Order: sequence, then structure tokens, then C-alpha cells
Amino acid sequence: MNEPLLPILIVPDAMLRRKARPVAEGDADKVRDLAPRMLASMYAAPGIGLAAPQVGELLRLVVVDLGKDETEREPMVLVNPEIVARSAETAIREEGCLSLPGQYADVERPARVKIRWQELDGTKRETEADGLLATCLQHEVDHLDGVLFVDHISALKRNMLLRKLAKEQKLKARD
Ligand code: K2U
Ligand code: ZN
Repeated sequence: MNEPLLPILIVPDAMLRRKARPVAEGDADKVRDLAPRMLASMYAAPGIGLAAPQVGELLRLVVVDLGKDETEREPMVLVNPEIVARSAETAIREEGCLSLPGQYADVERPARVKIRWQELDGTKRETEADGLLATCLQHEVDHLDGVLFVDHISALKRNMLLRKLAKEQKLKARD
């Protein structure tokens, strides 16, 4: 369980803008290997969610763990997650993204969602989520369609945030 961590792609990597393909039967071995490595990479970031495209795998696979620390680990592995219902009521929450390090913005999304997915062993699951889990699941499923949280804010704020990110990445590369 101490395989090397997976590097997380940073905007403007084109991979982050592509649509991921559904996990098929034939991907079972790959996904069983990838999921724990994504969880380890997410915990190390640290983060509470991670989508396969962020580690360069265009598969519809997401991992989530809202637990605060090692003592409260409750990892979720979601294969082919699908949001099947959204509340009309919305909620605004500050979001970050491991692919846009150091950048944050308030994002408005449906407050509650109904989500369907499969577990690693193929078991079909469905649940209703609200609060931070609803935000996180929508943020991760967005990643599977090449959508980033900055796509949900004004063009002005998006451009400012992307320019700031590019500048900070350039400074990092120089150090
Ligand atoms: O997908 C990712 O890049 C990980 C995201 C997931 C996330 C974003 C916004 C709101 C909820 C989840 C984050 O970078 S994980 C870091 C984090 C930690 C605690 C609260 C919010 C974000
Ligand atoms: Zn993200």
C-alpha cells in the first residue's frame, strides 16, 4: 500500500478539459489498482475528493473522503457516478481544486443531489447528498466531463484566477 503517489495535473493541462469514458468490465483490474492509489494521493495532497482525469486517467472514476483526519477515514470509490437529480434550492460554498492550487472562489450549486454509482465490486448504489458532500460530488463529477469549478463563476473572476495561477506556477517553476 505504499505505491508511489500519482502526480496531480495542473491547469492548463489539456487532459483536464477532456471527457472521461465509462469504466467497462475490461477496466476492472486497472480500476482496482488505481482507486487505492488515487485515495493515497488525495490524502497526501491533502484533499477530500479526486477524479481520475486529475491523475491523467480518462476514466469515470472518483474517490471521496470527507473525513477530517486519519482517525475519521470513510473512503468512497465511485465508478461511473451519475447525478440523477438536483434540488432547485442552491447553496454557495467556497471551492478549491487540487488542479488549481491556491485558487479559491465562491461557487453556487444545487444544495442537494441524488447520485448513482457502482462500487469496485459492481454493487449498484444510490444516495442523496447535501452539504459539503453534495458540493464535493458535483465538483468531482464535473471533472469527469472536463468541467472545472472556475467554469461556474463569472468570466472576469475566472480570467483573474487563471492569470494568478499561471503567474504562481511560473514563479514555482523558477525556484
Ligand atoms: O477535485 C479536487 O480538486 C479536490 C477538491 C474537492 C472539493 C472542492 C471543493 C469543495 C469540496 C471538495 C478539493 O481540492 S479538496 C480540498 C478541500 C478540502 C476541504 C474543503 C474543500 C476543499
Ligand atoms: Zn477539482
